[in-house]
Amino acid sequence: MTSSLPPIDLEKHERVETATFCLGCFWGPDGQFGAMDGVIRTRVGYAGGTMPDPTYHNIGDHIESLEIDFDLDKLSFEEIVSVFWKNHNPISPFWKRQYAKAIFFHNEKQKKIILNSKQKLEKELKEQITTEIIPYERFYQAENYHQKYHLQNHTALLADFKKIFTNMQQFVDSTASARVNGYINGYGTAINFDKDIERLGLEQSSVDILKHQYFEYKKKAV
Ligand code: MHO
Repeated sequence: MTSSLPPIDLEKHERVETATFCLGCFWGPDGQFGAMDGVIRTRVGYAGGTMPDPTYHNIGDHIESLEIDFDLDKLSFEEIVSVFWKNHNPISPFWKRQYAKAIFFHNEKQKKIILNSKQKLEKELKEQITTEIIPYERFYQAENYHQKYHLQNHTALLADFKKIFTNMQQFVDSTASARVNGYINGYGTAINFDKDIERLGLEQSSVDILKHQYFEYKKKAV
């Protein structure tokens, strides 16, 4: 590491839980959940299949998945699950297993929360939900170029992170990189954006770029 860690990465988290789910192509959800207050880190990968060691070009029976660690003092699994349901169509068929809609449970408590929310939603929709609910077995982290995809494709902002982190896993595990990856695509609330912007370890020119891009997205969304 050549420069100091972003302040947001120095936050301590006492109670951490993991959630794993699939919402189609994993690039988008990586940014969306990465911009949520309480999410500590994100990683994209493959899960839900039986073939060992899947890769993007040889995914076998796995599904593109997002895995997040979150701070239970800021965010609950119920909230994550509710955002999950709101962000896909749980009754439409998917066109390829790679892009199936699924959520994994890591323990009985998660299973109960998922099943209860599914039941509630089915009553509201008056339709049967086809989203898969699967016991968590194993998550294979995807190739580096898929991690924080939007950010990796933003040369100027990525340059700041290259100065901060010397290895890829540090970049993947960073809260700052997760937030920036979401904010550059307009994800996250303006309140959290304002709270975070000076804690992301970015240089002033990058702060300006990010502010500009974030608010451009927000303007379009209105
Ligand atoms: N090939 C699609 C999806 C990529 S995703 C990681 C695209 O280029 O948008 O499956």
